[in-house]
Amino acid sequence: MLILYDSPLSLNCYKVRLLLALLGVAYHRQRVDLRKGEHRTEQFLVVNPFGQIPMLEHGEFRIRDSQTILIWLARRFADESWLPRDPDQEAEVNGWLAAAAFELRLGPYDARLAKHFPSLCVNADQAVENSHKALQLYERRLEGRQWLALEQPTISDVAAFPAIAHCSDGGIDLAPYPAIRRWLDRMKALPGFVSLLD
Ligand SMILES: N[C@@H](CCC(=O)N[C@@H](CS)C(=O)NCC(=O)O)C(=O)O
Repeated sequence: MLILYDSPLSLNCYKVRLLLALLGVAYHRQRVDLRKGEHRTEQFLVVNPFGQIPMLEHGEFRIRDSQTILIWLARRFADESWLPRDPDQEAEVNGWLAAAAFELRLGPYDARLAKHFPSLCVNADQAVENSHKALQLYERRLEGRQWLALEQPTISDVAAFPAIAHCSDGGIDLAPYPAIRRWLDRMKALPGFVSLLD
């Protein structure tokens, strides 16, 4: 049985829960309370020395970092459509995975942190500016196409969904981004889709 070290409000954990649900893979959720500092305990640092969630355990094998977990899950449990082996297609997917880890992290993800966890001292104005830069990139990419990387949903769509779907948590309005809003609706219509609080 897979064990996901998880927090219900973490968008990085939600990426993993979303792919697990879309693939119909069973797993156990092991809650880590970030507010209580459970990710900094000696016990958890043995599991992940980086002191972060999500973290996935498969027997003795442990995988950290949400993008890496998505890749591992796709290779292990999905058909090739979610992460093709063709090098050109794989590069398209990886490029958008990287954007989820960098542009979306510095944008909507940080904007949400700034609003809900002010003690983390994230620069809110910078995060809002970064968010619009990132969203313009995603909007241009999605104009006239259905999915981010390829002609079908891939793990790069899953990686991008949580931060973009929760832009409003950081005070970012998606009204100027119609192609993104249509893509969000397509994501929500995928069989097995779950929301952040499911
Ligand atoms: N690159 C990592 C980042 C993970 C991350 O920042 N996790 C947050 C929760 S969303 C965390 O554990 N924060 C606690 C800390 O860094 O002290 C990933 O994509 O999984």
